[in-house]
Amino acid sequence: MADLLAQLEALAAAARGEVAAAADPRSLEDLRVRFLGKKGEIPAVLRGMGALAPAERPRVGEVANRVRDEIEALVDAARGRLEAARLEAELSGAPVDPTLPGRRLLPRGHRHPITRATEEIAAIFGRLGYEVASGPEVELDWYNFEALNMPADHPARDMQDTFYVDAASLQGAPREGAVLLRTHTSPVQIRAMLGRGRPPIRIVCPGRVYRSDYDQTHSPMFHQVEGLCVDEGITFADLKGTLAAFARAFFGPGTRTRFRPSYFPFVEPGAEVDVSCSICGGTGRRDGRRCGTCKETGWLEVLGAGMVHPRVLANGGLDPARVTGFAFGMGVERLAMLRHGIDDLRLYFENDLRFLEQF
Ligand code: 2U9
Repeated sequence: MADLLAQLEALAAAARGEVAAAADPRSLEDLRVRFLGKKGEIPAVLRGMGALAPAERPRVGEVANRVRDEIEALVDAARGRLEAARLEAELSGAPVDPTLPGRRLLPRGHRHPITRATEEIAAIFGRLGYEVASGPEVELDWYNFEALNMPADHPARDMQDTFYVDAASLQGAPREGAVLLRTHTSPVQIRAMLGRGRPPIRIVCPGRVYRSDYDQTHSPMFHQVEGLCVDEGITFADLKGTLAAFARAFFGPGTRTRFRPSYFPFVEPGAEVDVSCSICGGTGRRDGRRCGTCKETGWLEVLGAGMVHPRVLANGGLDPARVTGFAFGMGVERLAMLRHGIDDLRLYFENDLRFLEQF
């Protein structure tokens, strides 16, 4: 018994010295585990009690409890001391300056330049009173071609230009004809006229379109924004004013527009719309050299437009004797390329950060 009591007193003495010397909470916790933990030194002494005579056990138990309580109290007191010292050091150290600039965040990324241009175009027309409308990218022949005054023998329907969903669907069942990837967003306007019925209709239709084409200025998938305005008394003057306002908002306030007669089956009359070159300001020359973006002409072709063909209004369920309308279409990649002076459309789809981070 005397042996066990001596061991306990020795442990108490060791703990007093070591706890007093502990310099941080981590070494304090190590000490607590070493003396008091399940596999610690005090429980090891207590396990030795089994060999004692039953009469001797209470005395050893009493001393063991006292030593354990003392060590626990020493560790708690030391922990309080260390925490107070840490706080004191923090308060008396260099003061915190909340006016210092923050740490730089990692680069945050941004939407793709085509998404940004699309949203910007939609926002400009939003301020002119247009709503955004959307529709399926997988379309039926009737909505994509037939309703837009492009009969079966029209060259735009050539298999070369159009992705059909499968050959079987060419002979297949739908009354509206073959299933295909839309080649423009115009079917959305047809669906909108049929769905909304009563004019005024003022919508812009942004979205992906598909054509079997691939080179520096053509991609099998690209983005369009088309627009449609139908009401009683809409004229070509409304078309000109609207697109001139759009051109100034998108390319800058000094931008001029010109309309050249052109042909699209779904409009009559039709026009191609040029804007003064946003890179050289319409002079054709830049830094004493030829402007490559407008090829020295001072003009960029950016839009197609026209008065909606009466047959197309009728296909949309409207009465061409009562209402008229104008429509326009633009390729978003082309617009963004011209605004930034980019010469290869494929850059938009390669996702090279050295390109994307410049926007
Ligand atoms: C309906 C009626 C008329 C939309 C129009 C154009 C002219 C046009 C091209 C611009 C560049 C396509 O992306 S592009 O290759 N578009 O030139 N689009 S008029 O006319 C419509 C559309 C829908 C119901």
